[in-house]
Amino acid sequence: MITLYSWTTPNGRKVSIALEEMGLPYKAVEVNIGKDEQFTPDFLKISPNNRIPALTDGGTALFESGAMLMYLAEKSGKFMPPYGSDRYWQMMQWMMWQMGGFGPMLGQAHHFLKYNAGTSEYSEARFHTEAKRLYGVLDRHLATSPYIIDELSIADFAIWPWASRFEWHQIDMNAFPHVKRWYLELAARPAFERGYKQPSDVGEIPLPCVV
Ligand SMILES: N[C@@H](CCC(=O)N[C@@H](CS)C(=O)NCC(=O)O)C(=O)O
Repeated sequence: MITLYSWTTPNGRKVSIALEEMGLPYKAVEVNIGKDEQFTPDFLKISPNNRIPALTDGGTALFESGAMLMYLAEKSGKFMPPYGSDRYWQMMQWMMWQMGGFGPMLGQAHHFLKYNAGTSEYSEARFHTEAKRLYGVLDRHLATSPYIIDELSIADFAIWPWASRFEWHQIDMNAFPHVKRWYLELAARPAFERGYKQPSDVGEIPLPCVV
């Protein structure tokens, strides 16, 4: 049985959405990062970087959501093209884009725009500008592709949960119509809704206003 250690954040939801879409049985355990539970000695044995998500599966223990998505895709045989194929590398470059850009930069935008508004005008502008740039990159890509690659893959599971925080990074999704089309299509999938509500249900998936 897979155990997912997670909290109600984009990085955690990447993995619960993947588990739901893959149909793999799992148990979700709450690690409340608001109460510093990520620093407990037992959790640090699995996740030495003191961050969620983490998972165990028999004798395997993993931290870093990207590694976990690849592990689960291998295990299920789903949502990842064959290793070494052109489509595999197309998918992987977007996985890396998320891990190195879309996640960390939007996380910084939340830090300055939502949690510390008014403390640094420069930082707010810098990360808001970067958020808009990244949405532009994604929008241009999705203008010619139904998903991150030609079919649903772990790259969608990696990117979508960050887009679900569009309000926090002050993005009007109506300005990015291809992102909006992709976001809404995935939000309507029952497995996305189930995964979004792990490890606990804190409300419905945010939807951009209709114009
Ligand atoms: N690169 C990591 C990032 C994980 C991460 O930043 N997790 C946040 C929640 S979304 C966390 O656990 N923060 C707690 C802390 O910083 O102490 C991944 O993709 O798994």
